[in-house]
Amino acid sequence: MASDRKTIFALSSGRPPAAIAVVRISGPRASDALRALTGKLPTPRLGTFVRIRDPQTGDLIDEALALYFPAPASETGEDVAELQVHGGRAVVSAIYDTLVRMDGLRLAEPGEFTRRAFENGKLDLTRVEGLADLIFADTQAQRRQAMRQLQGLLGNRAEEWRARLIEAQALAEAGIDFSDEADVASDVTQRALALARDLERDIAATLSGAARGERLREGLVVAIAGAPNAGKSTLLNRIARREAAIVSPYAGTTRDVIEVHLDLDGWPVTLLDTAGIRDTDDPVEREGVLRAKARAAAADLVLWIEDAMEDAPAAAGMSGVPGAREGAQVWRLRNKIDATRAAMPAGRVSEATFAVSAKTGAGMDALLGALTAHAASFFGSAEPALVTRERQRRTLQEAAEALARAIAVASREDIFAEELRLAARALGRLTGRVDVEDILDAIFRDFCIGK
Ligand SMILES: Nc1nc2c(ncn2[C@@H]2O[C@H](COP(=O)(O)OP(=O)(O)OP(=O)(O)O)[C@@H](O)[C@H]2O)c(=O)[nH]1
Ligand SMILES: [Mg+2]
Repeated sequence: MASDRKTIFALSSGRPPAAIAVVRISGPRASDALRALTGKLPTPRLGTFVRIRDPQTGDLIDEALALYFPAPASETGEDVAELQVHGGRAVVSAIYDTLVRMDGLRLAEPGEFTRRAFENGKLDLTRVEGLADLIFADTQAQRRQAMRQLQGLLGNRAEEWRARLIEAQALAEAGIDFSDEADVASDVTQRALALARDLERDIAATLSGAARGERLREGLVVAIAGAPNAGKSTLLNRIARREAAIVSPYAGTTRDVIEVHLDLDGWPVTLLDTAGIRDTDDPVEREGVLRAKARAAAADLVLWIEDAMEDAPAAAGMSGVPGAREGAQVWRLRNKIDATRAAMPAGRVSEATFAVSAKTGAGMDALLGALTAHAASFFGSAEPALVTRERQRRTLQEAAEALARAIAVASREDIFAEELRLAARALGRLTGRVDVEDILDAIFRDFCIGK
């Protein structure tokens, strides 16, 4: 199967022009391609100076550094060639042109190198996900989480759980075989049950960090909400340090939700500006208000902003706060303190109340400091999360549910064994390997009971 595989190539570095461009080639014809372009095959894993020529015309395309990684000790598990060329558009396109003309070569599809690495057992699915996260990491905390994933912390743990599950399942199957000898059956079943209980606890502990892990990938969501004209967009612009949202003296300016991504001491925060919440007949604004309420209700933290110049007692304004998510905090911001009749000191007034001026920046240090501390305690309070994606959480939940069902029916050995099998399958899906052979192997190897 591997031999009729196409050899793929692609630009692996950023968009030209750049100082250097890296063209990678992977597949059975990688060494042929390298020889055709450069006239030689470098010593494996040793950077080698080469001249790249068009094989048909002999025209010199570029001088470059070539690397060769023969299978299987390569990124993809196939033969891999890498050319570090000058990063001009014409250089890269000339190399593409010559590669495309070669038999058995074609341009790679998105993610295809990694996909081949997965298919060749170089990376499990959780590591593939970690790799993707590493590439998209914006903040240092995201990078650290992605590195843990790429190093296989979750994948290795899942594999270890799966091995224990297979052992429990093998014990449960033995219980079925011995079910006519009641005491043997109950003994092996008890051992399987103890294993299942341990596993249920371990999986639950790992799942408990899932919300934090997923948030770290996507950013803690902080929504600015409040009445029209309170200064929400001004606040967003001040924190983002750019004019991301339109500010105007007309109430009802913002309609769509505006999003900016912040890096607070390495912690990712997504800040949302929303439409001012009020009853309105304008259908566009009404849609904006609906969106504002929905986003605030799903946020991890709501900054409820009020106009301190208004006569109405500020506390009454809080009644407009949309129902926040469970566990989410609402902080009250009294804005425009630069314009109030009686002077008001800027800064943190109480645990969850701040006096600020989005216009002058007064009180902003206190607010940003509190936001950073909030993000740090949200993300950094417990041990680093291993579950970072919904897919991982769902498959782990499936495993946990199957385990819980197994434990509940442990006295029925056949159903018990079947639920354990489903749990192991879910874990196999987590790492991307679902393989019944393993289970059969374990049963035959560990339970050679003479039948
Ligand atoms: N004096 C003073 N004016 C402010 C302050 N913050 C905002 N404003 C003014 O208040 C008006 C409304 O500001 P926006 O930021 O557009 O208010 P908003 O809450 O986004 O309003 P909508 O999008 O309509 O809901 C503008 O004229 C701002 O210049 C402040 O701290 N002090
Ligand atoms: Mg606005």
